[in-house]
Amino acid sequence: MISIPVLNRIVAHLDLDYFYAQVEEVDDESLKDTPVLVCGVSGRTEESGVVSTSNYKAREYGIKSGMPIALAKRRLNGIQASFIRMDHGKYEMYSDRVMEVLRGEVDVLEQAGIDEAFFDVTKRAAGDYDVAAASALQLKTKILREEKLTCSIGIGPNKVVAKIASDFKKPNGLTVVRIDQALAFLSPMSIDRIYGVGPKTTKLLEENGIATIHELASATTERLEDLFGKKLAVYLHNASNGTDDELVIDRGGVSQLSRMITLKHDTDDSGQIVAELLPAIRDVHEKLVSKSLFFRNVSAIGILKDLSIHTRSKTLETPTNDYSVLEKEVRELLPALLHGVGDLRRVGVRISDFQDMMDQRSLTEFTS
Ligand code: DCP
Ligand code: CA
Ligand code: CA
Repeated sequence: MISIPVLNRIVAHLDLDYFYAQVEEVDDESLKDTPVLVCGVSGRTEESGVVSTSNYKAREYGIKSGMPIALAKRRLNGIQASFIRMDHGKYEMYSDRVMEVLRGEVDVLEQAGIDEAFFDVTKRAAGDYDVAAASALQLKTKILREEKLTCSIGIGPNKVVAKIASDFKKPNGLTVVRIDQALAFLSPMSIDRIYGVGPKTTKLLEENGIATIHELASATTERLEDLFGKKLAVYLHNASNGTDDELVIDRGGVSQLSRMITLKHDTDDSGQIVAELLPAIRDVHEKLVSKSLFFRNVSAIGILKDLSIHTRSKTLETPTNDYSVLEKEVRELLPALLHGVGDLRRVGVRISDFQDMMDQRSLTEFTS
């Protein structure tokens, strides 16, 4: 029998502050100190769409992610503010570079979204929270120096605590929750702060009189099992008691998956293009599933005879690993891509902005 020594783990979670909007500030320093809103324009007019995120100045006026652009404009009526169209490729470039910096500094890195990652620092800090905190500060300084971006870091005995801790003091925060403080730290928080607990789980728990993490920790596992099945019940029990034991897993830093094909004949017929592209879409989807990832961003890519590259992309409301969603989005992106560009020679599909939500609790959140 292999015996695994029980170590007191130290886990960190890093989350970049107001990410898309901060990148825009780095690109254009004149934006700083005024409200900056990054917008995902979805329809025909500039106003039909939602705010992806905004800087903290904008948040002072009640601007929130997901808010309709028209409403945000009303809130900022008469105030000098910048509404910037989302440039997903640019944010991914910054994300990749920050992850690269992190990768060089930590033992095991698990990217958990475009602007966040977990890392295990148990060994590096030799189990000492003060050492972990000091190296987190160094990391913050390095990311600020190299990419001009601020972030917030949470340190705790596990992923659930670290994730909540990184969000505790924002922006530019560092929050350390030692193992003996974990329960008191978690208890008063609302259940939806737990990593992986989304609107559906929250609703069901609230309907059962459970709104705080303390109330969740007090619920019997039998009761949770009746509501959610064994796997999620065990997770919720551990998470709320500060004893979550999910490992930090390095998935090899995949930030995008793509496949290009060469069309049999150059064409601008989107039906024909989709028919030839289907195996590539399936291929990309298979890779996604094999890596236990969910994507939020999908692009259709076209290359013309003159080798010019054209892309159209879309960011989904929630991450998914559903094949039919992927195929439907590509089918919808192609006509927009083809509009006014002429015959394509090569065509491809690309997915990115991965979230690692591979287990059952997330599946219940995002696919049902
Ligand atoms: N995002 C989005 N739509 C949402 C929420 C987020 O497009 N409804 C995008 C824009 C964000 C990025 O994802 O910049 C990261 O999301 P976070 O939840 O980490 O939020 P921010 O980084 O913007 O702000 P914070 O400082 O609170 O982390
Ligand atoms: Ca963030
Ligand atoms: Ca985030």
